[in-house]
Parts: sequence; structure tokens; C-alpha cells
Amino acid sequence: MQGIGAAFALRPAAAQPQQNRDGALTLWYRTPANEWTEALPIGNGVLGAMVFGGVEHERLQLNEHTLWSGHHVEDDNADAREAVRKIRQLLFEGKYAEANSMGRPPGPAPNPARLAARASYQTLGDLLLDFDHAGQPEDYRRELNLDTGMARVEYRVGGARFSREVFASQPDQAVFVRLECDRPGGLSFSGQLKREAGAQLESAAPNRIVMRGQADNQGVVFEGHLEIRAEGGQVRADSAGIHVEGANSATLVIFAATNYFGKDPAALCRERLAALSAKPYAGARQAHIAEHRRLFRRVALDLGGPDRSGVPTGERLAAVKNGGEDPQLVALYFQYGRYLLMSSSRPGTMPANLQGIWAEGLNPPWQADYHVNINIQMNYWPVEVCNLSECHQPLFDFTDRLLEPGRKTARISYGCGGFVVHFTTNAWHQTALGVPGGINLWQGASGWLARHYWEHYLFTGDREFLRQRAYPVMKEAAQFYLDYMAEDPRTGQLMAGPASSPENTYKTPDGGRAAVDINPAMSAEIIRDLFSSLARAGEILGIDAEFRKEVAGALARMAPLKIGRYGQIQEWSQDFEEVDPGHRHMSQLYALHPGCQVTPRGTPELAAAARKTIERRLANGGGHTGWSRAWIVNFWSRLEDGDTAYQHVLALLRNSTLSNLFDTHPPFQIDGNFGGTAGIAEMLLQSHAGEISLLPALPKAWAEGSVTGLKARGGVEVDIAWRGGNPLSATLKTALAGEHRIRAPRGARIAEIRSGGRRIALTPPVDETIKLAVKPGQVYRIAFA
Ligand code: FUC
Repeated sequence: MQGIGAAFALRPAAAQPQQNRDGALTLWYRTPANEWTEALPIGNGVLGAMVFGGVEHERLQLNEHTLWSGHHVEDDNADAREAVRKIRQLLFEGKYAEANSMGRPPGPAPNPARLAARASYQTLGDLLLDFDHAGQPEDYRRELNLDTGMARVEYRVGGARFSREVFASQPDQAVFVRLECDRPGGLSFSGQLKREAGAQLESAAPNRIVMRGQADNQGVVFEGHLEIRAEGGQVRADSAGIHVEGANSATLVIFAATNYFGKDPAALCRERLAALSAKPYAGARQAHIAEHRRLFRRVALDLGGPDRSGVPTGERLAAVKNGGEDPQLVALYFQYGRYLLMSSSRPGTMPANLQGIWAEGLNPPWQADYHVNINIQMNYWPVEVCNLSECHQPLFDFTDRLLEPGRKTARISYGCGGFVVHFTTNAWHQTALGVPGGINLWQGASGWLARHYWEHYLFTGDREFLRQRAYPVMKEAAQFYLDYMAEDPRTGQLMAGPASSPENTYKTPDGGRAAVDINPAMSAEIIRDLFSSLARAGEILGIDAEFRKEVAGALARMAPLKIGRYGQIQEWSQDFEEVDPGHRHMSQLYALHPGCQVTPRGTPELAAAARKTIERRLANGGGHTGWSRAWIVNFWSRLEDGDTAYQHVLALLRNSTLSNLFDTHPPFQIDGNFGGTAGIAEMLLQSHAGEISLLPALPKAWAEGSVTGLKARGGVEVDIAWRGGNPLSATLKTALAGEHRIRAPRGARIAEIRSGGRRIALTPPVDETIKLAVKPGQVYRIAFA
């Protein structure tokens, strides 16, 4: 439904509050949303809604995290083994064109059953509210307050003031809508649920509607409830919905469930109904805000600049698009990323998909699936550093569920042990290779997903997690690569292919276009990264000494990264010409970010080559998708070039951000929001290179500011304040015992560190860093000179 805001002329509020307490954390607008991407998202990981804020016609587009069409399809291709063997052989012989003509068109046809079962994440449906308003609305305001996790709509019609607040409660597992009117008996409206296909409605009580259905006849069975509790007035239901006449206020409660996890959705909804029936609105509201703030308030960010919270968010963004700068909008964008993550990924839920949890209709772009050649991993880049560690859990649960099908794929299609996942998967845990050639032939997802478990350990120091969850998955990912890699008869080195480099192509020596290579940089980087962390994990746990030797042996035989003719890090085993030198993927820079094998001080030559790689991509039009731009922010942060990183933060806002601050690929895709948030955090704090680096990439544009609650690896919570571009103070709160190297921002020096009132003796810095032995549960205050 479109055009609900366009139907009438909204008179802007006479006097908008120029500032309010929550202003810095509020997105707000003077008109309702016309388009879905103007609506405001709320979510609790299980339920999501896009709130349009129409005056006469309100729409909440609803989602449930497991509402998927399709089903699992067994389509592992046993013929792939032989094809892969031949492709490898041809590549070793230098026959790139021939190797790349194999397997694709002449290869096995796509599995018809899989196409028929085309699985997609889908909408649950809409909540539609029709208000009985007479007259023109005035003083309209629509907002999303990130600090309360609540959307709010306010306006006046005919002298009465109306308000709506909407939130998705995690403690109560329901979406609440509260409608109020300051004139007694002034609230009259009808409410209805609607889904474009595959659902039936039943009026289960005078104030309750139940929607039941199945996604595309083959997908999940679902049930959703709408209950309206009016205070004052009358309530009745008929086939057109629930009708409320002359109420003072009303509370709407929406909840839903599917059979995705094997439970009966009707029984789940009955349980929810029973749990919610005695719940007063005020209590639900309070519980929601408390739980929301428990996570959200862990981090505060101030990037200085003028307070423009009195200007509507869309206008602020437009001003930035017109060449303006607005550091507080960047801080809002950063916090929005944290908000979106905790709204779409909470313990026990599905991981955030390409659209988080928010998707309209039955066919969202790319099925709103799980692309695992960067997109879903990018969703989780901010999770640890931004102090939302528990929101990482859904990614681990999901990856654990990929193990079984991934083992089968490894065995059937490659004859290898361990598990493997290709470049895209979905709620049905598809891991199959498909046609063995082109961009399909990429086995990096399992290794890349395994890195998330390791990172979770590094940040939390949770040894039980390392032992029980991280290590086994890392080991199985490694087992596949140990079996898959093959010795290059020409050099004796282990090659990570045949494999593609995500979605990119190169020119073969005879001028053709090819995707598959014997040792693309990214595949080798993922494996090297995994093998080194696995070796460390084994050492920490004191297990698997023999296996560790095998891994170390393989690692030593892998080919090093190469620098090509443009001074770039070579994406392919040979210095091939690229078909599209501005390609959106910059896979050969995995080692710079999210990996940590390339660092400015550890590998200066490779860091310089990484810089050249980015410059070359950019000079050829790179960074044109939202997520690609967000990755570039992270790259420049890692290269400690804050001013350039900042230019790309601006470009992300200017070119790839919609008025509701959603990232746009285009179209809307949430990874850029998360990648952007991570990139901003990386500008302020890094801890991947064996040291805690404070303000490693602070741009001149953020001369004054402070951040509290960011996380560094080793269980350290970090606060930093700065003025005039120089650090003022920093605080480290420790959760674990350990020894850290602390790096002061460029141009500054650590003058003293105090803990519990005592001054800690500092050994003179050897390489610009201070070594600090810490005890758990302490606060260390750093002063700079
Ligand atoms: C990857 C990217 C595309 C898009 C898709 C969902 O394949 O290459 O740009 O983001 O995922």
C-alpha cells in the first residue's frame, strides 16, 4: 500500500522542539512514510515491523524471523568430484580457458526440484488501522527513538491530540501498539490483518483476529494474532476486522509463530496468549524499555559537531548528500546499526538476513537470504566491538545447523572430510555446490563463518565456548581445506583451488573471461587465517597436538600473497587483467579486513599494496554498492587513514543511505548498515593486531568527542575522550586477567595509568606501545601527554 502520506497536505508543526533529551538518538520526520523504505523498523529478533505512521491509514508491515517458503532440497552433485579434479588438472597445466569452460554450460543442469522449491524469506502480513478522523492533521511528528526502542507518531486533528507508540518487546515476545487520544472517547478505528496470499483470517473473539497460513504451500506453517484492548468505548469484530468506537485509548498486541523449529504454531500462540492476557500495558512497556536499554546503553558515542536534532532526519541526510557534514548524524547512524542488530538478532533467533528481519511481500530481493561470501558475515562485524556479544549467538546456532548438510556436500561433491558451504544458503541450510564452475566454485564460507566463533572467543575469553563450540567447527572447516588443497606439481606449494574469487572474473591469457583459478588470494587467506587461529585455539585448550602439527605443516606449504603489476595485492594466482577493475568485491583484501594478516606495522609492504588495491578499485568506479562502500571504510580504518575512512563514511551516507537510514545496495540491503557501524568503531578502537589501539583512525572532522563501552579483544571495555583532535583520557575495564599492549593515538604518548587510585609503573615503551598486565574486574585510567 502506497501513498498514505501523500493523500493530504500535512501542515508542519508550528514549533518543533529544537532539542529534546533523546534528540541525539532519535530519527524523526514531519510526514508519514510513503514507501516501505521510509517506514521505521522495530524488532525483537523474532518479530519485526515497519511502521509507516499514516494518519488516517496506518500500516505496520510485519515479519516473523522463520517465515520462509520452500524447504530443504537434497541436491548434492556427485559428478562434481570428477569435474573439479579435471578443472584442477587443467589449471595446473596453465589451461585457464579450458578449465573455465568445463562445468559451466556443459555441466549438470540445475536441480529442478531446487528451482521449484525456490525458498524465500517472506512477510507475515500487514496490520492495517483505519482511523475515523474528521479534519486536517496538524503538528505531525513520526519518530524512532533508539534509546527506548520505540516508534512514535503524534498529530492533532480537530483539536484532539492523537499519539501512537509501537515497540517489539523481547521479554513479552510481542509487538505492542498503544493508541491514545487526549479527548475522552475520541478514539475510533478499525484494525485488520492482511496477507497478499497464503493466509486465512478468523475472528476468534470480539477483540481478536487470528491469521493462519502456509508460505507458498511448501514452506512453514504460521499463525499470527491481533488482539485489541480498548479502554472505554465499544469493540466488535466482523469479517472486515475489529472495530473500536469512542475509546479513550487502546492497546494492540500482535504475536506470531511458525513450525520452523518443529513446534505447532497454534500451540505456541496459545502459550503466548496465556502469558500476555493479564499483562497491563504499562508493565509491558517498562519491561521492554529496561531490556532494550540493558543492551543499547552499553555504548555511547559523541562525535562533536552542532546539535541538529531539531531538524528532521531526512533533511539532515539530504544536507549531507548536498555536500554538508553532520558528525552527530554519523553518531546516529552508528547507533542505528547497533539498534538494527539487536532488533534482528537475539539469542535463540535466526541470524540477521540480507534485510535483517524486515522484508516486504513474498519475493524480497535475493530472497532476503543468507549470502555467505561477505554479506551475512558483514552483518556481524559490529557485534563484538559494539558490545552486543550475545547477539552473535544466532550466527553460531545457524552455522552449527549447516554442519550436517555441509559434511554431506564435502563428501559427495568433493570427496573431502569436514564441512563446506558455498556462496549462498538459506533457512533450509542449502550447502550444495550446484554446477561446479564459475562463481559457484567457492568454498570459503565455512572458513569465514568459523572465524566468527574464534573472534567471539577472543573478545569474551569464554573457554567453554572455545572448547565446545568454536574449536569443533573450526576444526571441521579446516579438515575440508586440508583435504581439498592440492600440491602444485610445478612448485610443491599447496593451492587453495580450484576456486573463484567472490563473484569476480579475470581475463585469461587468450582474452576470455574466467572465474575459476588455482589459488585465488581470498581462498588462501581464509584458510591461512583459519589454520593460524586453529593452531592457537588448540594450544590454549591443550588438545590435538598431532592435528596441530598437520595444520602447521600445511600452513608452511601455502603460497604467500603476491604483489602485482599495479602494486596491488593480486586477486588471482597469476597477475591476470581484471574484467572489471572496479568490482564491488575486494576479496583479496580479506587479509586486511576482516582478517588481520596484513597490518601497517606487521606487513608494511602488503599494507602499501592493499592501499594500491583499494585506490585502483575506486579509480574504476568501485564502492558503488552500500556494502562495498562500508567495507572500504573498514579498510581505511585498518590502514589507519582516518581522513580517508571518513570520506567513505560520508560517501556511504551520500550514495547508499535511504531517508530512514537503511543502507541501499540498491535496493535496501542491511549489510551496509552493519559494515558502516563496524567501520566507525574501527576508526576509534582496534585490537586485532596484538595491541589495543586507541583512536587509530580518528579523522580531523571529529575533533571533539568521546566513546564509552566499546570492546577490545581480551575482555576489555574501553572509554576514550578527545579534544582538539588529541586524546584526553581513556579507561579500560577488564573482565579477564592478561597482558595487553596499549597504543596511544598518533602524536600522543601515555603519560600514566592509574588503577584503584594507585599509579602503575610503566616500563619505557619499546615500540610506541605500553605493556600493561591486568587483573580482572579492574578499572585502568590512562592519561596522555
Ligand atoms: C553478493 C553481492 C551482491 C549482493 C548479493 C546479495 O552476491 O555480490 O552485490 O549484495 O550478495
